[in-house]
Amino acid sequence: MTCEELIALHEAAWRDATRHPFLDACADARIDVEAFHTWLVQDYLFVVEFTRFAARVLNTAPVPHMAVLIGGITALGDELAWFRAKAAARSLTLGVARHPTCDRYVSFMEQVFREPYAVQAVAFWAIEKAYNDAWRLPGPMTPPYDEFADRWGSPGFTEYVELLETQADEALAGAPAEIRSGAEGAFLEVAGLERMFWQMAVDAGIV
Ligand code: MP5
Repeated sequence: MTCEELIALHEAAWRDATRHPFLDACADARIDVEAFHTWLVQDYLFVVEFTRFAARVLNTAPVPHMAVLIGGITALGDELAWFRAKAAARSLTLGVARHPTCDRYVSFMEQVFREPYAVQAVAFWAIEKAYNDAWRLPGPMTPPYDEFADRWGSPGFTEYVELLETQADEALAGAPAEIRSGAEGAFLEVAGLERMFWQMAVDAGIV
C-alpha cells in the first residue's frame, strides 16, 4: 500500500475533503466574510496543535526522515506568525475557544500521537496533502484569497508534500498488515475531518 493507492482507493472521500463550496467561493471572492473569518481563526488554532503533532512525529521518526520534518516545523513557526498578522489586519481575536469540529481534529491528532510511526507519517502527509490539493484545485484565486491559495498551492509546498509522501511510503513499506490498516483508517479520518472543517466555516456564514 502506498499513499497514491490510498487516494485512488478512497477517491470519493478524498474529493469531499478537497473540493468544497468554501474554496470555490474563495476563488472568485464570493466567500462570506463571516465564514472566511471563522476558517481563519479556527485554522490558526488547528495549526498550533498541528505544530505539536509535527514535533511528536519528529520524536518518533527514523533519523533519515528528520530533516524534512525539521524543515516542516520551521515553516509552521513562520506560518503561525503569518496567521497572527492576517488576523490582526482583520481585527480578529485569536484567543477564542476551539469550535467542536476543530476540537475533534485535535483529539484525532492526540490519538495518532500514540500510534506507530507509519500511521503518524501517513496522517501527517494526508493533512498537508489535503490543503495542497484543496487550495490548488479551484484554479487561480481572486485577491485577497490568492495569497492563501499560494501558501498551500505553491510549487514549493507541493514539493514538501511529495517528500512527506516518499517518507510515508517508506514507513508503510516496512510495516505489518495491522499497521498498514491503521494507516488507512487514519487517512480516512483525515479526509472526513477536512470535509467537516470546511463545512464548519460555511455553517458560520452564507457562502
Ligand atoms: C492544514 C491546515 C495544513 N492548515 N488546516 C487543516 C484543517 N488541515 C490542514 O496544515 P499547515 O500546517 O497549514 O500546512
